[in-house]
Amino acid sequence: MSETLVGVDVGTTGVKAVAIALTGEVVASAEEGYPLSTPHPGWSEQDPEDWLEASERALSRLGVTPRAVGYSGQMHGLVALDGSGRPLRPAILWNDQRTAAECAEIEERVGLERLIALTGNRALPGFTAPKLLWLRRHEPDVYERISRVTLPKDFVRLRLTEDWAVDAADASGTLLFDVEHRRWSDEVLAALELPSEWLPPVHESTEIAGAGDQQAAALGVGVIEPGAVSVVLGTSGVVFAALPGYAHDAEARVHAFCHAVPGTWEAMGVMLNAAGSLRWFRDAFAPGTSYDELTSDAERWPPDAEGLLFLPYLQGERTPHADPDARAAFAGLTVRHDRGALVRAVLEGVAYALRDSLELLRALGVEPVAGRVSGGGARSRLWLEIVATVLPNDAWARTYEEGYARYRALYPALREVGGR
Ligand code: XUL
Repeated sequence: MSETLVGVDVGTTGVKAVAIALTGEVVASAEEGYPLSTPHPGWSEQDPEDWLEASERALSRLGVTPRAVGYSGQMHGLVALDGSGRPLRPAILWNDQRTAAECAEIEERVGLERLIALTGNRALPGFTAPKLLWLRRHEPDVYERISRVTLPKDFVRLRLTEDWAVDAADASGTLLFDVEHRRWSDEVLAALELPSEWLPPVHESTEIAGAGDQQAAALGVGVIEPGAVSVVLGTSGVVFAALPGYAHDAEARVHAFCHAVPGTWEAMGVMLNAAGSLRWFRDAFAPGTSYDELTSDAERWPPDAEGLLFLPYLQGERTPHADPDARAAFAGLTVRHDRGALVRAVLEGVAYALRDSLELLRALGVEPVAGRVSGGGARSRLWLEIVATVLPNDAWARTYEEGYARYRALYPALREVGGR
């Protein structure tokens, strides 16, 4: 068989592995799923051993002996390891919302302005650093046994190859990283009293390293320099722009991270449930129904579905509200609405939420010339059409404006009644 390269993505729903020939054709692909547990409201955990076993199964199903393997993975997840490289507890994932108090503590200890100056970002519950502080406060016996800390894909790589490393792109999402200078931030580590020995050596993605899934997805759709933006309809929803140089939003409303292209940066807005919203809807109201069936029901409804709105904050929200207590809602229901209308509202609500990120990127000076969409949701023609309508690249082409304005009004209106 001809020589191959293999890519492994350690995602939230499963591992995806692909083998490509050196000429670029896809030779084989495999996907292996695993569960996600929510032991308390707002918590989101996975067993790192599940990632490892799924990766091994997916790799062996490819049936190739690759020349090299590259890794990408869900970002921000905390994997705390003991002295022999075993996880001390389940990983705390990117969409976990338990750390509001620790985020406040970090912004207090470092100072919000200084934190943004040092890391390009503010403390958000999904990021890695607040999870370490949470462990220190709530599981001190675990915390005391930590010997190393890794991100999800780096755990898999460590166990498969014994190589302990991280790339600047994925490290950016820890809040312990000096994104502008592409190295761990001694000042943040000291302010949080976290030992730097826990953290792996940092490489650029083009060395033997890898990338966070969002930077890898952007590379995959050719977003390596300013121009087109990468739009991801995965479990999370992302609008991602390559930047001409290091820049961050003064209030850190979008994330400023290193890109996987050495010496370049990116800015992105991340919503927690894009395709995740549709999966939730299917599992809750139409178990066993295919996504195709659901989206063809939705096609029978006109844009706006007679005024029905969906707010996709099923697990709180990151961009634009940074609010772990935000809640989801359907608003504007009438007796005429059926399942298809609800699905249409979900697809549109997610597109409006992505539009929020796009507007914040524009405020940072990003001038997108096109959007390139990837992720499971991109399989739906209808969803692509809705996203293309709601995220236009020039002001005069905007339609759906009234729906977006009503969508924007919903979160503040519901905030008072929507909290826990
Ligand atoms: C990015 C983020 C998510 C995960 C999803 O900041 O949190 O997109 O990477 O896997």
